[in-house]
Amino acid sequence: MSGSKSKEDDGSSRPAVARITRSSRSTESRDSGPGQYGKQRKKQLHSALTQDLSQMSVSGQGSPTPSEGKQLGQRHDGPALGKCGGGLASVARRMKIGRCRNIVVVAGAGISTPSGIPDFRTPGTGLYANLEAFNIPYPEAIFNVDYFSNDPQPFFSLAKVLYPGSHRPNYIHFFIRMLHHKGLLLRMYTQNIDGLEKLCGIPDDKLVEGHGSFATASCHLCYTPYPSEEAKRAIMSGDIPTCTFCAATVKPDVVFFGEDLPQKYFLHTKDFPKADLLIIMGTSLQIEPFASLVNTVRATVPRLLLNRHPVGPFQRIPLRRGDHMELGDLENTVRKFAEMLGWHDDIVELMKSQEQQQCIATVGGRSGTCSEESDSETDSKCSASSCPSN
Ligand code: CNA
Repeated sequence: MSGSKSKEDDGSSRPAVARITRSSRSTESRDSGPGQYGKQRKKQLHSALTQDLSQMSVSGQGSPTPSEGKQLGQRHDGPALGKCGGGLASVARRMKIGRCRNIVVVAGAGISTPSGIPDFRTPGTGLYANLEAFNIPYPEAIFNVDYFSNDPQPFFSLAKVLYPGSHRPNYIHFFIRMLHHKGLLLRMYTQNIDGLEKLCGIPDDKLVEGHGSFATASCHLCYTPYPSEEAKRAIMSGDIPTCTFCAATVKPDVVFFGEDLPQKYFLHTKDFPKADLLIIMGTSLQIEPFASLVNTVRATVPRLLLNRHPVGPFQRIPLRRGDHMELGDLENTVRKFAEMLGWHDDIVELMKSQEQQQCIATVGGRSGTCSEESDSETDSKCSASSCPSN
């Protein structure tokens, strides 16, 4: 972390890059490793700032330092909670009177825990607390490209759990889709790789999967594309997919530590200055560049944190003017928020119709889902027109 700006440093238009201090044990560095060979490196036509932002790393220690742990430990009794509660209502009011029409959502693994996918850092249930099974020396090794080069098995074991297919989007995902449906979502930036945002019908042009996804696969060394279904089949059956060009191991295009983020991520340079509300949900804000990204909205723009405990700039007391947080179980919080907005019934309806669509698609033997067919502003129309029972 030395030489980099603290992740809690606020109001900057240029997010700092923090490095994986814990994985300094590894050999990875921004200027070495597979990134320099492949397609993503070639695509780096942007400025030094762009390059800085394009690296994923852990902000601070890989796991909280004792002092961070202490800060996180303030979750239920710190003075910061003084801001908790009224904030949700005040943001809802603002939305209702039309002052938030360009909402940016930044999300993390916490939005998918109600779907049954463990996050990283929740004590007890998080993947980091259950890594013995993967036989790795430290948690981040599982997403370390050098480690993967030597031994892909730990990541492939995890991939079996995370591969999209066995989990369903939950109320939180549909709340975000509803933001889009109401014409209020400027963009969703997710760190998740589970594909549930797409599955619930958030269209591609509204979604930035900042840490990549399982939807495509390529060689981890030369980046030659590889059919994703074949990669999945191999991984699920315990085989190792290998590159047809250089014979190195193929991996799904999820972003590992030290790798470049997808080009689409750079939409943030336009989106964040334009945002009139930032909603941060279900993330520990421990990973750069997302951790710093939340500091790049204009200083007057309200930021709402929905999480189990304060994270990032929300650990600072007093909170920045315009910052609000609602702490507790995310699904309950989002439900409360939806009720304040008068959206709850619509969301339930949307969820039901989506389930029905998928049911029909499955029974009819069609591949794909209504959500994959739905598009842009037409998602509700899609539900109505492509579902025979409607
Ligand atoms: P994280 O570091 O595990 O943080 C998750 C945060 O969400 C924590 O602050 C939790 O307290 C909070 N949280 C979890 N469940 C709830 C809940 N039900 N209600 C309220 N708060 C909750 O995960 P981040 O997303 O911050 O870290 C980014 C990593 C995690 C990315 O690289 C992801 O690829 C990676 N990841 C993704 C998935 C997924 O795709 N579903 C799963 C596990 C890890």
